[in-house]
Amino acid sequence: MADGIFTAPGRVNLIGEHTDYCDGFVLPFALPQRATLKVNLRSEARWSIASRGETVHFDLSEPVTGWAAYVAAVIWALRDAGHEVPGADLALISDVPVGAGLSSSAAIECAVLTAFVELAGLDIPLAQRAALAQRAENVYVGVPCGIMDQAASTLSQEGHALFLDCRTLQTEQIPFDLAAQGLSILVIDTRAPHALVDGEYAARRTSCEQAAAQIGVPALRDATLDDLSKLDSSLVPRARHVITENQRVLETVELLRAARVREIGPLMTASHVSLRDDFEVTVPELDIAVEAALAAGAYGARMTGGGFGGCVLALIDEPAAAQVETAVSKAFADNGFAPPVCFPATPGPGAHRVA
Ligand code: GAF
Repeated sequence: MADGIFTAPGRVNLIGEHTDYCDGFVLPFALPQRATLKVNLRSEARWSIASRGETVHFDLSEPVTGWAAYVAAVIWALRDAGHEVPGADLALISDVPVGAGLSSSAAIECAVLTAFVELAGLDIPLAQRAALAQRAENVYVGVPCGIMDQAASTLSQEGHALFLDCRTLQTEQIPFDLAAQGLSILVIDTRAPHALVDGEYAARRTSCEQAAAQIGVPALRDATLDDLSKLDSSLVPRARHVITENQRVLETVELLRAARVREIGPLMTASHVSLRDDFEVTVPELDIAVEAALAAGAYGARMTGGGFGGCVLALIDEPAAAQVETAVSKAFADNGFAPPVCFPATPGPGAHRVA
């Protein structure tokens, strides 16, 4: 008998890309795909994590690297914040696609965090848990991500998109019932390799911080389009993306509150164009998937996540899924790309105890 079984989801982001580390707005939702963790407590402060036939043992006296670092990072962050973390043997299974920009690593972090918070009886509010998991990834793993992925995995609710203010960590659960309107979000995994660690992500983040400093505001969240005239020319497109993207999130939330779901399509597509032309984080696979989905009748389409590979979301009439998938597959074949993998995304629950 395990001491507990815990689960935490991957995510897609409906809109609000590269805004989280600018204190801006994001609108992700949890995927049904998730990381699930079986926990057996032990008496001494040592841990093991087993997954896919490999077991890694650690006691945090030496740095843990590779995939097990996401587990060790959370235990490190909890202890660094002054919490007692019991030793444990952990077994992990996950069906969140790895390397697809769907937050497979945040799902692991948030499953581990939920397990130890529950089993050690820690009183850590949900938003603080997300911040703690982000710190684990920033400091221990060394990826300078924002808070969106960990917040989505922790705070999401079934049937809702999570409207998150990344400055205040205030949230609003936005009902997102696509089926009721005959709609679907199709995830198109381009399978173009995606890596945040390769310096491009960090470079974008640095540009945004430089732009905020030149304008004289704490973060680009506080800037307006009029401020662009204060910037070195190389920073103008980067800042313009963040300023306009925050606005698009607010407009998307307004439309969803009014249940005008189809009308968010053009905002999704405008987000992609901004990420392609101003923020320059797309790759040909992402651009071609968006173009093909739109040509096949999607209301809107955009890359989701950090970019440089990964997935596209297309808002479509539910019966059009096969037609859109065929169109994207044909465009990929015409361009010599490997076939994409497509699946519908419905908003699932955030991290929780299963047993
Ligand atoms: C990645 C990061 F981990 C997030 O924090 C966010 O910045 C995203 O890229 C871009 O919106 O998923």
